[in-house]
Order: sequence, then structure tokens, then C-alpha cells
Amino acid sequence: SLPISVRMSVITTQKIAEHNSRDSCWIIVHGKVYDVTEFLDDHPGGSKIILKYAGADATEAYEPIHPPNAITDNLPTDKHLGLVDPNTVVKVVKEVTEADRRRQALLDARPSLDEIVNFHDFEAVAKMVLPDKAWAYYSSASDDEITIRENRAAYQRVWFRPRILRDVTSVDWSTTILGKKSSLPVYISATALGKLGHPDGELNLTRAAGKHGVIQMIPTLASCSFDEIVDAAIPGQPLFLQLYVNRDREITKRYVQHAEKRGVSALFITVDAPQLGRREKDMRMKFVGDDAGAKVQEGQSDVKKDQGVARAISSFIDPSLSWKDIPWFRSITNMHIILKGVSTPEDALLAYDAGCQGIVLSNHGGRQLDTARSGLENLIDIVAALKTRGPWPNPNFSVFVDGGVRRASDVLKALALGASAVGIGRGFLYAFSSYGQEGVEKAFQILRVSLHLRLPRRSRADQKTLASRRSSR
Ligand code: 173
Repeated sequence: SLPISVRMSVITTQKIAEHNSRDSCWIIVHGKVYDVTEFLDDHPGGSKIILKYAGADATEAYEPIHPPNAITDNLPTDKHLGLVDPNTVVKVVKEVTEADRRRQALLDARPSLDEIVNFHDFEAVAKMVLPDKAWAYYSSASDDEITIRENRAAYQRVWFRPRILRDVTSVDWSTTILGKKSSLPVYISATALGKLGHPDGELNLTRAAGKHGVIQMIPTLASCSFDEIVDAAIPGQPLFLQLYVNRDREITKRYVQHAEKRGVSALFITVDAPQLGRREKDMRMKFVGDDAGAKVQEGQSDVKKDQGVARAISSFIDPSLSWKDIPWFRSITNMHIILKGVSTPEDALLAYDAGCQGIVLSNHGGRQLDTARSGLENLIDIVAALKTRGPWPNPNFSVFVDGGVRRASDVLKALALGASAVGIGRGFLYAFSSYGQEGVEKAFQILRVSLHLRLPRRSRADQKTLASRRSSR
């Protein structure tokens, strides 16, 4: 076959602009032209948003909430019409809106990174600088948001009984997570739609993680494509993958096998979201902004009004997923298989007996079943149940916890109660939403210094000099 560049036709913007209606709707995404007429009613986010860009360039609206390959993968190839003729593109200077100006002012008013001392500070800055829709999506939890609060409260109800007189001159918290080295007993848990928070999206995490020896779990619903994220990793940087299982198992199979080929070593299958929780903060955002009020009054039937960002893009997730599917996953991949979203000893034992390599005690950051118990509390019963099956800690079965972890002391509590490592999602998300990659690096540093780890960069000689200076003072 001919190379793509020869086969692709070149289309003028004038021609594209003629296809600006429901009867014939062409759009431009990343310099390519697509006929989406027949796709309009299948678009998970509704047809109205596409029609807004009919005959024009939709890239800017498309970008934050779709991975680059979403359109190429979902649209039949005969609807890929060709390339925009660059000679016909009129460069429009992007109008700076009032909202843009307000956002820039908020970014300018951020405290300097030096002033950030804990994870709560990142959250406060993120709330201040994020666009309303992004904040609503990231921070929302289901129903009355009781579980998300409980996730924090659970850590605050656990008290230390510290042992004394142990030599703690050198402390080493580095560990192995599913056979991969990690500088901390913490990994970056998957969170969707990173570009709502920062133009580089998930790459902020990948780059910071590579630099600091932390493991990132790549989300299925990242804003960046899977390959962009893997390409941003340094050689040998360990990566895990979070998986939402598609109704079309062939798509899932291709995705999983591609990930394995690219070196991902563990698959975290999300099992607590067969249907998405009602996140009311996110849902209300449908009605906020430009034309929202009008839409309600018109009785618009096109946009499903009970949808927030998450629901709009989650229709591919298979609610029929069950224990019967686990052997199939084992048959398509050699990656470690971990079930993410386990809450009971019964299910922990089922996962163990099904041959999984681990579980994450998680309630999806309080975003799924409200009043589900915290992972930390569930940990106690679950570890007790697993001890009946074999040695503990079990080298072949890891138990992770996520939800509400904001401090190094939280990490220690989870480890003391039997967790192999803990996941942090929103904490790192807020760090890059407010300060990009540097924010994530600062977040790692906050954990490190709170665990009283020496910074790795200082040489031994430097440390001796420092020590003698201190003692001569
Ligand atoms: O918690 C979430 O928002 C989430 O997991 C999700 C699920 C489907 C689509 C987008 C995000």
C-alpha cells in the first residue's frame, strides 16, 4: 500500500466549512479532517458539542478530554477524509477571554512552591486556580460525600504506639512494588483527564516519577495517549496500567497486549465502577457556564442532563464484568493482575484463589458507593483473612490501599497494618494542577522529608562536612 502521505487528500478550509450542519458535519482535529455526521448521535458527550464546531477546527475543545487517538480509533477509516490544506488556514489570534484573564491572574497569585509545606496546600492552590469544571470533576465524590471524608477520618482515628531506643541513624523506605524498585512505599494512582488540570496532563507525573524513582499507574482514561506517556518515561522506568474493561473485549485485549509489549508490568483492573457513582458537584457543572441556563429552559433533549464529565465518557465500560472473566485476563497477558477496588475479606480471598497477584483496598476515592468503608479499616480484616491462606507477608500476593492518604504518617499507618504500599491519586493530581511537574517533585520531597529520608543528591562527603559544621557550632 502507498504511504499515508500520498493517499491522504488535502482539503481546503472553505470546503470543510460547507459541511457545517447535522446533515453533513465535518470537523478538524489535529490538522486532519473527519466526517462525523453518522457519529453525532453516538458521541458519548452528545451531538451538540460537536455541532458547535461543525465545519471548523474542534482541536481545542477535543484536546483536554480525549486522548489523541480517540477519534482515529472510533471513526471508520472511510470517514477520515484527509489533511487540512495548510495554505487555506487563516491563523486566528486566539481571543483572550475574560475567563482566561481571570485564570492567569489566579495563576500569578499562587504562592511560590517554597511556601508549600504539605499536600493540603496543593489542594488549596488547585481549588483556587483550576477552572470550575475541572475542580468539580477532580474533587467530586458520590452522593453525600461521606466516604471521601471518612477516607481522611479513618487515618485520624488510628494512633501510633511508637517503640523507642532503636538506632534510626539511617532510614531506608525504598521498597519493591510487584517486583519493581520504588524509592518510596507509595505509587501514583490512576486519575482520569489530566489535561483538565494542566496542559501537559499525565506527563507531569511520568517525568517526575522517572526522576524520583516512583511508579506511575497509567489511567485508561488519561488525556494523553498511552504511548505518549510511555514515550515520556526514561528507559527502564517501571509503569503500571489501570484498566477499564471495554464491552468489546477485542479492544481490551489489544490495549492490554500493547501495554505489555511496551513494558508495563502490572495490570490494575478497576472492579468498583461497573456503573459510575453520582457525583453531584460534577453533574451540576452541566448547567454552569456559557449557554447553560438557556439549555434548561429550551428543554434541550440532546444533552443528557444528568451527566457530568465522567459519565459522558464512561459508556464503554462493561458492567457485566465478573469473576468469570479473570481467567481470560490470565490467558491474554503475563502481566501481574491486581484487582483495584476490593472491600471485603470474601472478595480478597476470591482474588487470591483466582490467581491474582494482589488487590487494592479502595473505594475509588469516595467517588463510587457512598458510605463504603475506608480501605484502611478494611485492611485489618482482609489481612487476617489472607493469613489463613499462607505465609504473611505473602511474596506472591500484595495488598495495596488508597484513598485519603495525604501524609507520610498515613503511609506508615497503612504499612504497619499490613499494606505493601499505598496509592495516592488526587494528592499528585492537585500538585501538578497547581505547579506542573515541579509540583509533583515537591510532593515526593514532602513525603521523603516527612519520613526523615536524607535527600539522595548530597554526597557522603558533603554530609560529613555538614555534620562537622553542625557539631562545631
Ligand atoms: O473516578 C472517575 O472519575 C473515573 O474513574 C472515571 C470513570 C469513567 C470515566 C471517567 C472517569
